[in-house]
Amino acid sequence: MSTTLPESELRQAATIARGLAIDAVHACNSGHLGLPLGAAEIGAVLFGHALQYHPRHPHWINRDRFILSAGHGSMFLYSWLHLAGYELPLEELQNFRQLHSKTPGHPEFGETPGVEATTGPLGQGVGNAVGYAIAGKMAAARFNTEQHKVVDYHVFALAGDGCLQEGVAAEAASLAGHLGLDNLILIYDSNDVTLDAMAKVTQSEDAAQRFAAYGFDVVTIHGHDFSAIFRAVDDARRADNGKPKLIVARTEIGRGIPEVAGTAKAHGEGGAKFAESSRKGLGLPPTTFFVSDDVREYFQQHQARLLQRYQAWMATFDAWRTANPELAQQLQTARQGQVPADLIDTIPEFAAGYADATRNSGGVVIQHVAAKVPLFITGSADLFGSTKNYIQDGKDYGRGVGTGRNIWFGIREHAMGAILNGLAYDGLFRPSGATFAVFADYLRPAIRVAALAHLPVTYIFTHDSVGVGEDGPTHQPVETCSGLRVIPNLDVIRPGDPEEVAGAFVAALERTNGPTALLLSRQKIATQHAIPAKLRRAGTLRGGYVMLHESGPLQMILLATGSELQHAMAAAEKLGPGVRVVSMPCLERFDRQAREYREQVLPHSCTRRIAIEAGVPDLWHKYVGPQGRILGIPRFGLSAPGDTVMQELGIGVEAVLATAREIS
Ligand SMILES: Cc1ncc(C[n+]2csc(CCOP(=O)(O)OP(=O)(O)O)c2C)c(N)n1
Repeated sequence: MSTTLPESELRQAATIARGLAIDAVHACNSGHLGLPLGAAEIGAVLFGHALQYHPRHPHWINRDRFILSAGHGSMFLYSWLHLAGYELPLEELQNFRQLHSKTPGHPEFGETPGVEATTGPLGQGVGNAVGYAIAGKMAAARFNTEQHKVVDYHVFALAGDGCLQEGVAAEAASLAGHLGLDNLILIYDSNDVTLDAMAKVTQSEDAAQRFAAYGFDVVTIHGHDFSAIFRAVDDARRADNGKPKLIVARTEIGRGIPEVAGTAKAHGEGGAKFAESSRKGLGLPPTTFFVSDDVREYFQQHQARLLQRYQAWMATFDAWRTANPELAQQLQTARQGQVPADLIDTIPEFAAGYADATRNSGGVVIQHVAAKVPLFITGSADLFGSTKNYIQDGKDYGRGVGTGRNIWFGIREHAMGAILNGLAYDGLFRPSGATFAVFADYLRPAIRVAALAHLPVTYIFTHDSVGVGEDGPTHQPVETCSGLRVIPNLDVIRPGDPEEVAGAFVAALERTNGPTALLLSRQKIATQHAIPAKLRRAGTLRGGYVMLHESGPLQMILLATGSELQHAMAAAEKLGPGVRVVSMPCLERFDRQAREYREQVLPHSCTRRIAIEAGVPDLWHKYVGPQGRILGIPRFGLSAPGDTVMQELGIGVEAVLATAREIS
């Protein structure tokens, strides 16, 4: 953009944006006014001048990304998206926070054009921005050529004290500094106020110094000064110096409503009761949701300028496409989120006699998946050696190695979750990340958002039960698998043998509308060689299937997942002809099958059922029914060898046989 700043137009736009926020919050008597008012000048500079975007091409791959990490200030984003010309008509602003509007209480990805991330849980957006920035670096490394630069966008995030106080933002920022993400520009709306009180009640650190220590370039500006904001943004954008940027913008929360400005009362909807007087004070006419002709016209002209930039980029892109048909094809496939339709068939079957821990089978499968899905990437929170998901010929992602496919997240699980979300929002890459299952809770808030925002992230959670053994109860997940299962739209797959592992990875990769958690064992388990590999794979894709058919009239069904499948199979052999074994690696996928299929697998006439899973039992009631039995672990584990712990806690063939006798 030109460096001459249209200050008076931006000033008017800021006033209009303040008015829209006041009116929207007043209309529904809820929401947050403080940020939209306090950061109005920042919004004006970004959307009215500095950002590279085009409202008619919200998925333009080289647009600057803007993430409102402080999602409670959603009216900030909605006002600016509206003024900028996105498909967000004024009626949507009038329907702020109402049923089925495009202006939900907090920004939701996929609901509103121009919203790049679902935010509101504070801190997540900072992690998402780091993910987007990594995606930008990775895309640039893969797709830019000497002749043509098609990816050079910047990632902006607006964060408040709340975001910066959250641990996830600290983890993410620390990693961003380490990775030298100079395409990341974090704007800190530093207004000395949080929700309950003045920020000084809970913070006294020097954020500028903290971020400088992370490796950021930091500048502090007066956040209502248009030219200072623009200069800071412009400098940040130009400095390809291997450092992410933090702009500390000193602002007054709720600016425009004198009764509350600068105090915690400005944070929420409190200022709305002064709507009338503040509108007057701002020089707005009595008409609510007012947008002046001048401001409309300014943004129309701005749109025309942005269109020129978009078209110039398109010309470069077309030339790049012609010169690099293979890269262009790869980009196209990736943008559609497709994986090869025959992915499952490209994974070789495991050899006769193969038996290993499912984490190791995963380590084999992931190599084949990576070979077929070039933009599949993975990472681990300092546990590659244990989680086994390292892409062998994928190189490590890092400074100057944008083509690397293995991200070393360090011991930053929460940031890993938020960063994977950022990569998934961006959409080019198929991100996965790993840690021990017991630490899934460290990234749970990010998993929840991934599920809510329909992001196809794959989690590789190994060491999935008390089978972990000697590390003891701190490291033995008993509730984790079920705890994950209760998150809507998250598929949790606990495969019981290597072919089920192959099915599980494919299930995760074929999914485009939500995340998948794979729970893999630390310990070696049996392979069900007697059952055709194809059946085990296809069955896993259906979530549950008959692994072993009864050879006489059906009398009993054994249900199992993961490492307990081997016990169900061994028990069935001893129990005789009337016993069926149902492998249930993924309850969610099974639940999505047609009723007829579910009835075929679990005929309701057969009420003698036993479920076995080395974890808390309660979710299994739904599948075993009132007369069924569940062999689970309703307590924390024990420090001892894994087999001993399993036996001590009643998980094994003997326990299945004993229970079967009881209900026969
Ligand atoms: C993880 C999380 N915890 C708590 C909240 C509730 N909450 C919303 S805004 C806010 C205060 C945020 O303060 P700040 O970032 O300074 O925002 P400002 O007051 O400047 O609008 C809190 C605690 C939340 N949205 N997310």
